[in-house]
Amino acid sequence: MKPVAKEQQQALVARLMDACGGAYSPQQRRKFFITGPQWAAAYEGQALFHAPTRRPVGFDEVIREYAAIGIGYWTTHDTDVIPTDDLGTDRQQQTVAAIKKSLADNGLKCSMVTTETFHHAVFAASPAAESPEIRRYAAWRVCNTVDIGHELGAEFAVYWPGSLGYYTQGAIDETQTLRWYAEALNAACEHDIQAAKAKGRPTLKHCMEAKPFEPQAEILLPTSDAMLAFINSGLLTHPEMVGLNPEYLHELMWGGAPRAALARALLAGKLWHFDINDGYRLKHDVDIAVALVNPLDWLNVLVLLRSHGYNGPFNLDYKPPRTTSNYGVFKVSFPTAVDRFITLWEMAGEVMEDSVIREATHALKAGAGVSGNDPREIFEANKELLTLHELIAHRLVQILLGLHRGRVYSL
Ligand code: GLO
Ligand code: MG
Ligand code: MG
Repeated sequence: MKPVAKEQQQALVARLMDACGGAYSPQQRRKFFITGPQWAAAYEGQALFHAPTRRPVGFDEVIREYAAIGIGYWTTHDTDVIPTDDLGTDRQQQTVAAIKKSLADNGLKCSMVTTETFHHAVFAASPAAESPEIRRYAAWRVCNTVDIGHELGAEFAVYWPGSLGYYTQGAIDETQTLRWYAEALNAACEHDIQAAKAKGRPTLKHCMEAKPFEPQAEILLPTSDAMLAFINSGLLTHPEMVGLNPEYLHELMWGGAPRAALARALLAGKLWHFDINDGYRLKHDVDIAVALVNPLDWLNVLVLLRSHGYNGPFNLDYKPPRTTSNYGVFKVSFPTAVDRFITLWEMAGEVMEDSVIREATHALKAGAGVSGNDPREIFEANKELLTLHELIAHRLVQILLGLHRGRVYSL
């Protein structure tokens, strides 16, 4: 085999990407409410056991590259773009102004802002730590992010309380910690009401994001369902302003069915924002790009969301693998993630219109039409209809694999 010299490798990747085909144009991609996080594109490949493999990239480069791909919206943590020491100073104002210009120059919008309450040493004991000064600082941070959000024209604020928990049992008082955490959210909502009024804008949609493990060993709000209970616990002064940002993989990580978790959020009227990615059950947060692991489940998730009229953002919260280069992040990782999402979204539309699935579903819902309350008789009358469950599953896989358009024979 002939070695591929360093200078020829990008050309090879580009040629093979072209050979893959099936790409949507930037204009088509922009029609979807697909949002690109600063932190996903800027992820350098580092982790507890991993040194970085990519050079750092700033917001200017990320925004420019997203524009070229056709990702129409950008999302960020406060400290992804503003160093912690600059927060609340004139330097924050300057950076926010520079971001605004970069977004406008490239035709992007900022859809969501979020506060980093997990990385800095001050949050070692969580943003709802015992010490009142830590909590005061955390409340200030979330209020400051609300201001940044209004300045950048965002519609959403996200909260991921992954550090709300403990490593050693009994070290913290769970009920008190949850009350304190609610105080920070209340501060953000109350500040938002004032800030929105002053700016003549609607208030932000405040969305909580659950993750079952990492970075704490035990987490106080580990699932979207726990968060629904928290929102309705009476601790929030503005529960109507607070909804959910489920992440696909985070629900899978605890062994849940993401589609069922999303259904519960939809029924509660709280599915406002959605982090899209993929990974494996009961494993750590591998943040693989959407539908690379579970395409069939993703097709079904999108059927659920399309049929319930979900119109919120799809946030590409994944991590380009550390084997992907800086060039590959924007030339392969993001465009392929966006295109798989769009293809599955379109397929979900096909599923909803499919005559086989439609007729089978109607027949199941119609039942056999027997009267009376004899369970054996009811079962016997419906028995043949129930085979349609498996037929529907077969049809979904046919649509996913394109087999409904004909088959290929090798013999
Ligand atoms: C980490 C989370 C994180 C959040 C982000 C938004 O596991 O998925 O990326 O989505 O902090 O607040
Ligand atoms: Mg994740
Ligand atoms: Mg996330």
